[in-house]
Amino acid sequence: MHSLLVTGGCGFIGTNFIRYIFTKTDYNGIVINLDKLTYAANPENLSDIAEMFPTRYFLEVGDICDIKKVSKIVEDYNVDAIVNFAAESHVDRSIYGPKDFLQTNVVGTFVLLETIRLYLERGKSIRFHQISTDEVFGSLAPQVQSYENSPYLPRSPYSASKASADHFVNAYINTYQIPATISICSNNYGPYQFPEKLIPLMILNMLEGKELPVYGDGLNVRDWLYVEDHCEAIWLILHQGRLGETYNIGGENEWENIKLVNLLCELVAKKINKKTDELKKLIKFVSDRPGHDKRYALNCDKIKRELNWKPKVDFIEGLNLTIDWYLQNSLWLHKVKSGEYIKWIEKNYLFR
Ligand code: NAD
Ligand code: TDX
Repeated sequence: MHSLLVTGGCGFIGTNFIRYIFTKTDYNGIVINLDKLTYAANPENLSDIAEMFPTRYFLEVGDICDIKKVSKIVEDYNVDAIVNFAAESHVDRSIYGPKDFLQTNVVGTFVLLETIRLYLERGKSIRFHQISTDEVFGSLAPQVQSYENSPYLPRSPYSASKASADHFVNAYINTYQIPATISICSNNYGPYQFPEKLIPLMILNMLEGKELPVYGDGLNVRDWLYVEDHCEAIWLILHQGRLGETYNIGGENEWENIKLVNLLCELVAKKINKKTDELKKLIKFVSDRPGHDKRYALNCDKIKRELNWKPKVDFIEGLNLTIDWYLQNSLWLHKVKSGEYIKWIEKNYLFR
């Protein structure tokens, strides 16, 4: 691999993945980051990488649904692998506006697959990796785990769009023999996550003394994985994963939301010299998310067995790293919240 196209690289996991490649691996090829720069994107996340590696890192602003743009990038940069992070990723937004989810998550993935199919037909070589989510398996009863071959039972517009994308990837593997893999991951947390998701939202609200909104009874369960562990697993799959296969990547670290929010109160209180109870008083049970999935849990035996991967970062350590990052990056948070990045994007891209 010498020319890697990462889509959605200005979002949370994509940013961490590109940073991981440049700082933690011996890869010496180029990385092209194709990102539409939606509200969830922060191109400044990678400005230090862009400065340090001007001949190896390239940002292309564009939409994965634009087949001409995608084909031109693949052609111009001689791309030999694509990792698709680009997505609308927030479940609540999918409930209030599902159309963008259908467009980017399904049509966008389809466009990438079509580009690859046509490229391969011309005798070129390229592989594809799709980033998927544990939500495709739907809501689980206690103790049950989802395996790679468990049936898909998506229940939100977000998870339905991600499941549909995975079906297209598998259809293209089966029908056109495209060299592709899929990974299915549980909830990620860590630096650069947009503060609409549970962990950064709670940290931010604690710092600002705002209410901590817990949906329903707070007993929904999520499995949490530090984002760098996810990046490492993707890198391993790209290099050693068997083509045509799907790999689960989980933290084996299940938490009821309310327990997690209480833990966050304890950890944040220590850092900002406040009493834990002062933060816990901010917890407010609010109306439940419509169709809120109760629990997700992945069985990760396959990636452990085949690729010798397991999560490295302990949960408390990972949460402390995350809280420290948000404390040290208050300017980032301020800009994200005030829409300054949107202004930056307009100045640097839309009107260029
Ligand atoms: P994110 O919302 O933080 O970032 C998404 C990125 O994709 C943004 O930079 C955005 O501008 C870009 N994008 C959106 N539409 C695009 C389009 N049409 N063309 C090009 N770029 C576009 O998302 P994330 O949390 O980093 O998630 C990345 C991927 O991982 C997604 O596919 C998501 O479904 C999957 N995933 C996320 C989690 C999680 O906990 N965050 C867990 C499992 C799987
Ligand atoms: O304010 C909140 N209060 C609350 O109780 C928010 C934002 C969330 N929640 C609950 C809902 C979920 O049970 O916390 C849990 C986590 O919520 P999110 O951070 O919105 O994540 P989730 O819905 O689990 O989906 C995430 O993990 C799987 C990502 O957003 C997806 O992109 C990924 O595929």
